[in-house]
Amino acid sequence: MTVMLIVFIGPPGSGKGTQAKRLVSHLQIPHLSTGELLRSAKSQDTPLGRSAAGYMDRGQLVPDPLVLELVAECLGRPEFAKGCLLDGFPRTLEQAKSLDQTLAQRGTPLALAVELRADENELVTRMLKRAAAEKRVDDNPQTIAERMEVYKRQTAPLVEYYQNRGILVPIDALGTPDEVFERIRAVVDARR
Ligand code: B4P
Repeated sequence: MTVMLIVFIGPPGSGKGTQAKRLVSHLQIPHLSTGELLRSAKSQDTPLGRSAAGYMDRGQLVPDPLVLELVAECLGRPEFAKGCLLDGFPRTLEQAKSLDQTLAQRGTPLALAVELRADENELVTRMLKRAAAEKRVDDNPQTIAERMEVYKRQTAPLVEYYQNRGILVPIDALGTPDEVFERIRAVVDARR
């Protein structure tokens, strides 16, 4: 059995969540979105949610130890043994190195790092549209600007990290969700 472990990286609004839903359905593997897990912990007012809330509402990253504990707990579940799609994780070099260690211990290295690329103006437009529809606390102009800066500073270095490992696949994230998915599907299917 091939263990398909994929990570999605990309700036806020690049379509990670949107494309992840399609890809997990196509590959029949579990989806692990740290953003969704953190939003759910926050809305259920769990201790993790209370610790994470302030960072998320300001558009900053939740500290690595909290996120790493959350991900370790999920990856330890039996359903993740056959692979998974990590969406929005890792977001820092420390998270990436920790993930590599965990996967090396399991003997299942990452297959692909899919990088969604898009023009910043388009991303801001998408998130402001979502703000009107879903009322996410972090989709306001000030927090969006902070999230973009945080991405450039803390997450963009992962592109080089995965490029050096030879597993980075840049994907043009402009176009309709179906068009973007077709690009991702073609790359992933070629490596199965
Ligand atoms: P995330 O939930 O990962 O938020 P995001 O970067 O905005 O991505 P999201 O998946 O929601 O948006 P998408 O691009 O799909 O993280 C939220 C917060 O949680 C972070 O700021 C941080 O505080 C915390 N966090 C999460 N993971 C963390 C970690 N590992 N470490 C530390 N902190 C962490 O879509 C955006 C919008 O665009 C949607 O409305 C969608 O419908 C639309 N869209 C998508 N594709 C489109 C297309 N092709 N055309 C038009 N619109 C499109």
